[in-house]
Amino acid sequence: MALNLRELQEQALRELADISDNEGLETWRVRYLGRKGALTQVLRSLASLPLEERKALGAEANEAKVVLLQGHVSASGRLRGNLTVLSKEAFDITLPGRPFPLGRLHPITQVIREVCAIFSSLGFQVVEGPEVEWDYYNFEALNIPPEHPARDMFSTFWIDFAGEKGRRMLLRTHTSPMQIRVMEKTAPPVRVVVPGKVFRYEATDATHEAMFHQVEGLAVDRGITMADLKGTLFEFVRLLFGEDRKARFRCTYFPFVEPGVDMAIDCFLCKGQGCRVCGNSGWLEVLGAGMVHPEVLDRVGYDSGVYSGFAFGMGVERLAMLRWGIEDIRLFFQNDIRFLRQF
Ligand code: 2U9
Repeated sequence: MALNLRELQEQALRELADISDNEGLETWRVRYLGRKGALTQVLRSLASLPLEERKALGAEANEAKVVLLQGHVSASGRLRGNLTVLSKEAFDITLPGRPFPLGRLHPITQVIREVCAIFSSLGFQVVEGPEVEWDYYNFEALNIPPEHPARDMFSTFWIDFAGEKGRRMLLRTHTSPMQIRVMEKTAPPVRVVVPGKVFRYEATDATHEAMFHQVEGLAVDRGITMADLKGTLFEFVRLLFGEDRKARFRCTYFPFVEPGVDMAIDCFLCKGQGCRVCGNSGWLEVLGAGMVHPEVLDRVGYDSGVYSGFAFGMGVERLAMLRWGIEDIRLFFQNDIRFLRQF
């Protein structure tokens, strides 16, 4: 009987392995596990055996029953799997996952963050202001009254709206209006940098865009001198462009500073020898700066006899173009993924 049981179990498992549909599986179940099935018959026949034999064979027969039941469960799972693969909603969990496209920051955002992080480390606060401004904050408070010739340097887009006393709004031409707002609300000392979009009404070419980004900065306190300006900005360019940078200041004019300077660094690509990027001069102009005009301080209520300050401004696109050797500013705003994924 023991031999028969083992044979029965092996035969049943062999048959089970060949079954390929539910109908075949049900026939198999009835044949071996059904009420009149082969294994059920064996179990029934145990009743007529002597006790010892019944115990031994009973245990074996029950084990065989468990094996066949497990076989049935896994075969039915196998058949369900077959059906799923064949069905339209097939979902193959063994397929590799779809790659998740990793985004990155726009190169201009990267440079803005780096510049702001450097000034933060030097004790400046980062603040942002409105892109649509009053004529007063963009021009008048900065020493550029109506009809002043300096307005030609900052031709802008006017908003078709006039407020009280005909004062007009415009798209800001620099982030400087925000420094005025900060000084109006804060007693000195002040140390802020203002990143953001600015607008100029001018034709677009490889080095000009109607919208670009600036980071401007302002420090006002008792006893601030040109030496503070030079030390701060020199440290800034060395942190951004490399430790061994040399710096050059040349006089220039901005209505809101006196004196005003253009700051250049020795070309970090050719080390001052002269190359395509620095136009063979060995120098790269990186920012403008100056001592805040006393009129500007007085207008916000700071006593220019007590307080002095320095201010600076830089075009972020220009910094990015220098850093990566990019020749056309328009590339930054065309949203061409082939360009953007390089940074
Ligand atoms: C206040 C007082 C003074 C900000 C300054 C410059 C010099 C400057 C240019 C750099 C390249 C503009 O983006 S750019 O075209 N800016 O050279 N900006 S001083 O001076 C201020 C600002 C605010 C209250």
